[in-house]
Amino acid sequence: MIKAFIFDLDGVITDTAEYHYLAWKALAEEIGITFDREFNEKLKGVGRMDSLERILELGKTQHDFTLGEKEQLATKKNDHYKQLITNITHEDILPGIEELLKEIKKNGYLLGLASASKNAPEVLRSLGLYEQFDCIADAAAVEKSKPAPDIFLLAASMLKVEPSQCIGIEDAESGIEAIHSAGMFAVGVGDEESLKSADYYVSNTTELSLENILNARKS
Ligand code: B16
Ligand code: MG
Repeated sequence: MIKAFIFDLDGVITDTAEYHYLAWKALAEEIGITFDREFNEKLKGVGRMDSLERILELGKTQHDFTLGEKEQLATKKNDHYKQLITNITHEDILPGIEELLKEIKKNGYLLGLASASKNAPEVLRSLGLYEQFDCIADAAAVEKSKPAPDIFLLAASMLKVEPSQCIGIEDAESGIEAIHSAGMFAVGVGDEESLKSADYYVSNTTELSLENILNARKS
């Protein structure tokens, strides 16, 4: 029996995925690396330092920086990202999501957040959604970031439910892999090519409804 829904944040609840893209792209260009939206798909859901490693590998420069320099680069990206998200409001919730969250709560399911972002609580507060969540798994508290299952497992244990009683919702390939490794049913929303392995797929957040998700889980 399903007891909880565990949501990703960036790209599912709000489009901060776009701000991550802009901030990484600007940083990469500063160090002579260019990348496009197709490569950016590989960064979605991946933690800050792992994302930086992937970008440096793309530019074949992963051995050119010390750990301290890499940390400085990641901090620079994060400062830029934080600047970009300062104006986030309730208006930035992706279409259909607020209604879906309300439907979930109204029907007695628990609601968890499993974002790789250390900025997640701040973003949820700016969106006015912080209070709706029964748990927010702390990205800093898990050892391995997505595609490892850790953040989804942490959310399930905070909600005191079994992973098999949870449905995870993600916009990234690494996130779907994390949900599956955690032993949960995976809903993918967004880029079809990246979300081929989802158990249930929709292209847009407006297509997500509690009824459709639960029906897909049963079939
Ligand atoms: P931060 P999600 C992820 O959030 C983003 O998709 C990813 O692009 C970002 O690098 C990661 O959070 C870490 O974010 O630098 O803010 O800690 O999709 O798991 O909600
Ligand atoms: Mg995401």
